Amino acid sequence: MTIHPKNINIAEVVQHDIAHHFHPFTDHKAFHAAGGPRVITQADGVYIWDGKGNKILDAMSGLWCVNIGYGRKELADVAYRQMLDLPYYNTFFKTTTVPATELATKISSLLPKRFQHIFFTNSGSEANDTIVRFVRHYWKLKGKPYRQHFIARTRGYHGSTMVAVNLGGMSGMQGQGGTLFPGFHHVQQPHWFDFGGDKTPEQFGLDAAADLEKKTIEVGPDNVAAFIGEPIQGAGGVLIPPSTYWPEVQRICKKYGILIIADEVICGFGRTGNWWGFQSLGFEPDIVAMAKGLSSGYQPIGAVAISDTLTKDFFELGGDFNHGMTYAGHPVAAAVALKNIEIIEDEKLVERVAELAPYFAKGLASLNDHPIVGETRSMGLIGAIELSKDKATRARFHDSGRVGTICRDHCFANNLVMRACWDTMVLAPPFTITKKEIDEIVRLARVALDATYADVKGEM
Ligand code: PXG
Repeated sequence: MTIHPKNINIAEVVQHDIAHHFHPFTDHKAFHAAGGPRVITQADGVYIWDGKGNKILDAMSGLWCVNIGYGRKELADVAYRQMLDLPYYNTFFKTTTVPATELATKISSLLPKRFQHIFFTNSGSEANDTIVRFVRHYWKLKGKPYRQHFIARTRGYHGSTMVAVNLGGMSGMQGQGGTLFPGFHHVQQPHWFDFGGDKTPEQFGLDAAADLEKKTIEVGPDNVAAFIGEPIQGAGGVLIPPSTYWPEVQRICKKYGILIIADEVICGFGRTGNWWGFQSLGFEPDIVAMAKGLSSGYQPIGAVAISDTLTKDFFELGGDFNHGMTYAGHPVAAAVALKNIEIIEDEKLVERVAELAPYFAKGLASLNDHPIVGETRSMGLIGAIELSKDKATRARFHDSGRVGTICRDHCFANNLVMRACWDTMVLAPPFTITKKEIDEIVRLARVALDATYADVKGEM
């Protein structure tokens, strides 16, 4: 692609940003001290460009979302046309728009048959908030008002609204803003690298699932409304559970009548090599949350799919569901999401992820010989590199997250976007990535790992 000089005064943007922009997930004191933001101005394929003209390989698809890659003119055209036809109308009070209805129909067709109804939101956080309101009300309608408790995992990420933070298991988020509500519980995340000890991954998977049963008994089995989990925990550090984990979770939930919510915000729409993460990990949810890959990030949109057993009762007994957002099913976002799904289907991108998976895994595994790499793992096109000071014992560096941040900064300096979740480096490149570009990720990752090693080898 040709980069079009746009006469942007980058220094002025930086100055305005420091003066006026309050950023999410940012330590502003450190951010200002570092000279403000890197301004991203353009993007194409798997690359983004910053205001200084640096071409950067985005191995994170933005924030795990630009799955079909950047620069898709078809999506811009669809948005433009939809804005001219009908830029907005709501989906409340017995009205709809064509794109909202068509998108609900399309999503339903991609899911197992039991998911016939889709509720729209503007984000993954709102999808999970919606689920909590729906599930709590559902159990009341079913004459079991005591089933109000949710069980989730430590280091799960379900969003940043008040309820989503409660579902999530991020202590740093829960510590702010009076967000700790009653009725939300957390159990062991299935992360063998940190917690597996001498157990085989399979045994550890069963033990991590057993923690759910323990918590269920502690809370009182009849009080538990639902268990929520990402098939693979993304922001928690791409925690791919052992194969034994999800089937055992399913067995426990079934035993106690607990609903299963799959948070597919990252895994959904092909990331793991199947349309849904639950297909790759082997379980059958009752409710599915989605966002990100639904529009490949080209428009903000989220959704909730609810299985027929639940909607049937809810529709019959529920009356008004007093819940909804102004922009739910926004026609422009829905039209863009429809086109995004059409592209995924036409270009067979889910199949492409499955085909590229072994190549991606092999590329990451080639880093295993590096002195600070403790493990690499991946499924489809989502992967992780564990930083460790001792391969044999899987020991971490002191001060969790410090070395990950060092490595992330070296990635940035070498024009690679790779995120650090504490001391786990994570990757989720666009599905359109080529083998050559995967090679480039691996090459740049090694450069960053070498630079990190040079900084920390005195600690080893
Ligand atoms: N569920 C999952 C599994 C997510 O990853 C959300 C829900 C919330 O979606 P919204 O659209 O409300 O952001 C997410 C979002 C990170 C990072 O640092 C990850 C997310 C969001 C922001 C930062 O990895 N995931």
